[in-house]
Amino acid sequence: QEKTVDPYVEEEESSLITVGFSQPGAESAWRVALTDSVKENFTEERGYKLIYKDGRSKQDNQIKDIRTFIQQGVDYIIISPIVETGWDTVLSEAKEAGIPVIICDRNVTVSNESLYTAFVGSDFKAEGDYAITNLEILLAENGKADEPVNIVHIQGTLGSSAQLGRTKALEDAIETHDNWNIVYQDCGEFTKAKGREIMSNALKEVGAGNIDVVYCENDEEAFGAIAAMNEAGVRYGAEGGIKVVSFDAMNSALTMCMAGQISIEVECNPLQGPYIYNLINHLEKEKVVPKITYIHEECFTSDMLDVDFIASRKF
Ligand code: GYE
Repeated sequence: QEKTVDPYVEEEESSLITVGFSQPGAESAWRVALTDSVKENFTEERGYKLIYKDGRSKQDNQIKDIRTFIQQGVDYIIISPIVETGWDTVLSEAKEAGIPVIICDRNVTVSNESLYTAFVGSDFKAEGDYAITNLEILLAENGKADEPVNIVHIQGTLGSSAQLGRTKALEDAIETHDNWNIVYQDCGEFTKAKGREIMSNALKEVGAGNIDVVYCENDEEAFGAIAAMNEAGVRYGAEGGIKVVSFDAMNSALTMCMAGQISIEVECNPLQGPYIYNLINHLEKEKVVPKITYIHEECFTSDMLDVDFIASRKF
């Protein structure tokens, strides 16, 4: 039987801590894994109410979403920023409202570091450097250390930290390797459809025989590039074909790496929810938290992988 409310007694306020989470979109399986990781950690059982918003691949939408969080008076805001720049105004608004902001996954470039409380995510330049080191080894093993190496470069969303770091590593390597050339470059927006279209155009314009490597800035793009090579009947992978380099190392991609279809897989860990959860918990207890937390990540080649290992991974 329901209790009749007593109009003289003030209704007890919900004691849940509210957290607004702004994602740029749902362009990849990686991002869905990040969303799930955050949702799993900020549950009502643990005392949190999470409000999730998807910016549908537009920075303007993300900014609107963050403003909505500010109006709602949330306790914390988590942002995975689509690109690095253009956040100063909205972050100032959050700061004025006294709402701590955690940046996750990709980073921001702001005029004043005090505009956000902490960053949790990947070191994308380090990821790119991992790929390059492994590519050097692979090319040497294939007797191509001093031969011309022609590279198709499929970039991620331009201006995103993930694109900037991974591209920088490749561009630095082009500077230091006289025999490496980028023969085709386009932005694949981190999607399979775009990756496929770009690789298909590269095959038509450059010709498969003039391509040694396709450097894809995430797994979706690699899946697209592989689809285009399958369609065109082009050889890729271990057996003397075009070498595929990719980032994320989602389970489906690791399976293809184990089979030799993808030669190098740099891990990008989307399981960031627990780290963000710990940070916010510490902030709740008024502890000082580190400004930057980089997630531990590895690089895989086919000889390092087996079925059990892949099955044991959560993404
Ligand atoms: O590599 C890609 C996603 O920002 C690290 O974004 C992330 C990247 C990831 O769409 O798959």
